[in-house]
Amino acid sequence: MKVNPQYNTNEALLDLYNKPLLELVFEAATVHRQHHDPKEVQMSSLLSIKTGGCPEDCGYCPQAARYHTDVDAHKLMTVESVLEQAKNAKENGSSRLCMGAAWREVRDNKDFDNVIEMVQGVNALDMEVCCTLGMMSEGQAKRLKDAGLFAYNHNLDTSADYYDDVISTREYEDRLNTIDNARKAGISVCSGGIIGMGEAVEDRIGLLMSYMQMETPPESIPINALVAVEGTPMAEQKPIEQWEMIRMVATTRIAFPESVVRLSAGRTKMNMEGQALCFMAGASSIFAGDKLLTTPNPEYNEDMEMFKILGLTPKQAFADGEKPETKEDAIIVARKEKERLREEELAAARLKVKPEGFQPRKVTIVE
Ligand code: SAM
Ligand code: DTB
Ligand code: SF4
Repeated sequence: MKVNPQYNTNEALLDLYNKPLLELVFEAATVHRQHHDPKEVQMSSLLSIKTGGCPEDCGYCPQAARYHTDVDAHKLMTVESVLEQAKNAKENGSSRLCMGAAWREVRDNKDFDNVIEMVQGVNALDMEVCCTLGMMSEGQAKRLKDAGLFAYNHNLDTSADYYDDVISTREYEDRLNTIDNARKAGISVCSGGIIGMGEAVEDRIGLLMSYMQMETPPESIPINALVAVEGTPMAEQKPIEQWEMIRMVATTRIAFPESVVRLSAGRTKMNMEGQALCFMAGASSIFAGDKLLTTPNPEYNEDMEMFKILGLTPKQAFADGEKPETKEDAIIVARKEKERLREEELAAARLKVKPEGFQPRKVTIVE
């Protein structure tokens, strides 16, 4: 049961969200136990492989070039440094690496070729590889899949109705198309939203209804609380109550019994008790490590202490799906072959410039 048909209308979902809190958590915990091991929580590390300078105007985002935030723009990280970070994350218990780029969309260029090599490299480390690179075509999704991508993160963020209040540089439909492209390429879909952006409760329900209406809902649904960053239009938003996070997690868990609900951004503003109720209500994944993409996240040791107290264990990689096979990437093979031929040509040219008839100097050895 991928979606719970009992809650496939706005009214039913809203009633569920507004249930007495402990009733809601109890129902969510019951559903969670029917479909998941309640002791296991996935630890996923985020890595911003290309930071800042984004042309989009997402009102919540510190990486949009047009807002004056403390985030400096950086070009794409090298494949080597990404693999080094991936190894660190794995040593610290993360079974998934999510690589984020502050791009509006994927372009077919050298940067994308490098991302393909990053995906190949991280998959070879036996970690689940996730990317969030903005909009992408079906062909680009296929290349990522063949490189060994496990999941693609592309959030709808909020309801279709509230979307225009948050972002004007793209349409809700664009987001849906990219999700569809990931799906068609056989990639696991990670898509969720942000609460605390000034939206009404109905918009939170509207977001979940968008997933209800999909032929296949996302395998993973991240629930983020807005991280209000100075310089963004949402800097002054009032922080949400922890209860709201618990309600949203619980409602998502009940509506999508088989999906992984991810307790995502906003944990630095929650105490351990609040997070414990989220785990009770069916959250089974967190972002681990002291940084999300650009903003702080709880320290690794703090999370390990929390896991110990709550009796949680990190989930192994590929517990929810087979490890994707990495296939050769024709574009990269062709590029490398071209580079090799060019190198050969240059080497030959270097030999040619040596003066013809060159004779080594005669040396007479005097005994
Ligand atoms: N540029 C790509 C895109 O927008 O799809 C990928 C990176 S973008 C930073 C990934 C997601 O991070 C966004 O869709 C949004 O849901 C989340 N996000 C960004 N800034 C946030 C903030 N301040 N608080 C909470 N979530 C945030
Ligand atoms: C998701 O839903 N949340 C993550 C991940 N997917 C890419 C991103 C949170 C970003 C928070 C703001 C920042 O650190 O820049
Ligand atoms: Fe750019 Fe993504 Fe941030 Fe929007 S959320 S401004 S697309 S990096």
